[in-house]
This record gives sequence, structure tokens and C-alpha cells, in this order.
Amino acid sequence: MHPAPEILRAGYAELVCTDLERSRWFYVDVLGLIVTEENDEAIYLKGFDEFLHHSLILRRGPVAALAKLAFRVCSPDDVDKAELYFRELGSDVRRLPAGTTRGIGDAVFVHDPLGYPVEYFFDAEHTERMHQQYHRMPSNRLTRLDHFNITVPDVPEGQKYYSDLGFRLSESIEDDEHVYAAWYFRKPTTHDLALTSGDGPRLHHIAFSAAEREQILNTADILGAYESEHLIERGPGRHGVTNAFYLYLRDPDGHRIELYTSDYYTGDPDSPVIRWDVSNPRRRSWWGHDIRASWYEESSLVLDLDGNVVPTRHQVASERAAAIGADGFGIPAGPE
Ligand code: XXG
Ligand code: FE2
Repeated sequence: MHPAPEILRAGYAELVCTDLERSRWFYVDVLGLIVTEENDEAIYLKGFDEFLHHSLILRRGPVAALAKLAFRVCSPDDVDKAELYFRELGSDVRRLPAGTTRGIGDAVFVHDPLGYPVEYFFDAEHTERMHQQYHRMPSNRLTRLDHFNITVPDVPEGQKYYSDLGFRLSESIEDDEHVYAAWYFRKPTTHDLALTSGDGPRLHHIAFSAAEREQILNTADILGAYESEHLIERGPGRHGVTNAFYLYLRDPDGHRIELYTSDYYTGDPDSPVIRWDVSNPRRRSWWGHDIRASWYEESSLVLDLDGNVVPTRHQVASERAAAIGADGFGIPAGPE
């Protein structure tokens, strides 16, 4: 078997948006992301700490969907390794010459075995890292892309696939019979990629980091001021898994965006794995809040390399069903 490419981190995502002007309002006016380039068809965005050309592409299109997830690999050689690795797995693999995507060098684009369109790249155009441009920062500034979360029908299948790709497990939600969710990392934080059980392949969310939770709370205030509070889906709150502070939003097309801060370092080789039982009411909300059905049940469509919607498989095990009695205020789950 050809060796897996060495992956650095979650690089960028590309979303198809049906009304680019409305999406620009959400990502630029509300979230305060920086536009590095734009034209009639696409907007390229990043946070204040990022030095690559973009962390998110919004592309105009007829059906809202995920067009691409991209991982940055450690060297140009790893792009070649990715090509050999995925060809051997029998995936649809396309070499994208430098510049096929604005700001991105030579890359390999793969319809991966889990059904996702994923690009592997190393070379990328640099832009100014604006981490000290304090005079340009909105009160809710975001620093960088943190992670992707994908909805998969069979979490253990996804775990095997990502472990083989060299990702390490930080936390999981499980019981004696099933694994319902799992968090995997390459950069030394809790994750670059999380697997959530659900009908899939679908995109659950993309998460951007803030430096402090105050900045996340300011986004909630800003949404209220725009009379767009209905775009807040879950939170603000504290995750049990990862210990991060969070807020989940739905963009004008329904794509879910998480604002995220303060998870922990995982870089040591023996960093302990935390396994949460699905019956623990603090696993997804440290404060025990109920989680809306939409958060478990709705996810963005996923496209193949030709832009066709990928069909889904039904999930093997529903966390929401397994957690009944643990989540929310219905049945007290504390000590007797
Ligand atoms: O980033 C995350 C999440 O995957 O979005 C969800 C960290 C933790 C959680 S959870 O809902 O399990 O607290
Ligand atoms: Fe997340």
C-alpha cells in the first residue's frame, strides 16, 4: 500500500451559495471575515491570523452544497503521495494544476471513500497575516479556520478511514454498542475533523476560531441588531467534548457555521483520549441545555467532483435516540 500523505491541518472549504450578495452580508458584515479576493462568481475569505490566500470560498450556484473540503499537507511531495494513495484506493482522483483554484498551487482533488470531495494541497499564495491590525478588527473578529465536521452514516467506518490517513483521536461519544461521534486531529488541538452520526455523506458544519469568547458573544449581539436572531441555532454555550466555548449559526443557505474558542493542546504522543458515554448530559452541553432537533438532523448537501449531489446512506445509530432521557430537562440525569 502506498503511504498516506502527511497532513498539516484543515485548509479551506468551498460552499455553493444560491444568493452570493446575501452570503456576503452574512460572512463579511456579520462574521467580519476578511475578503482577500472576489468577483461575480466567488468570494475568498479568511480570519485575521491566517496567512494563506483563503480559508473559505463562497461560490455562486443553483443548489446550496459543499463543493470541497481541503487539507493542507506538509510538502509538495505529499501532494504526489496523495495522488498515489487515493488511486490505489480506487477513488476518482484529479490532478489540479496550480491556479485551478485561485491562490492554491498544484493539488490533488479526490472523491474520497466516504463520499466527500476533498483536495490536498501544499503550495498556496501568501497574504498578509493581519493579527496586529487592531484598527481594522471588528468587535467579533475571527482568527482562523478551526475544523470541519461531517455527517457520516457509519462513524466507525469513518474512524478507520481517518486513522489510516494519520489522524489521531482526541474524544468520542459512545456506548457499549455504538460510536456516535468522534473528533480527530492533525494540528495539536482537539480536532481538524469530527465525525457526527447521521444520514450521509453530508456536511455538518465548518468552525472558525475566535481568540476570546467575548468576540463570539458580540456576534450574537450583532445578529440581534440585524433582526436576524433566527440564524442562531445553538448556544452560546460550553462544549463538554473539547471544552470549547461555542455558538452555532445557519448562513442564509442553511450551511451551519460554528464560532469556537479555547479547546486544549493535544500535541504530546500520549495525549489521553476522552470517551463520553452517550447518557452523559454534559457531553455536548456542559451546562446541560437541550439541543435542537435541527442540530442533529440537518446538514448540507455534498457534491462529487463533477458537481452532482452525492446520495446518502441511512445512519447506523442515532445519538439523539440513544440520548433520550439524558438531554434536556425531561428526565433529571444527575445523582439520585
Ligand atoms: O466542535 C465541536 C462540535 O463537534 O461542533 C461539537 C466540539 C464539541 C461538540 S459537542 O456538541 O459534542 O459538545
Ligand atoms: Fe465543531
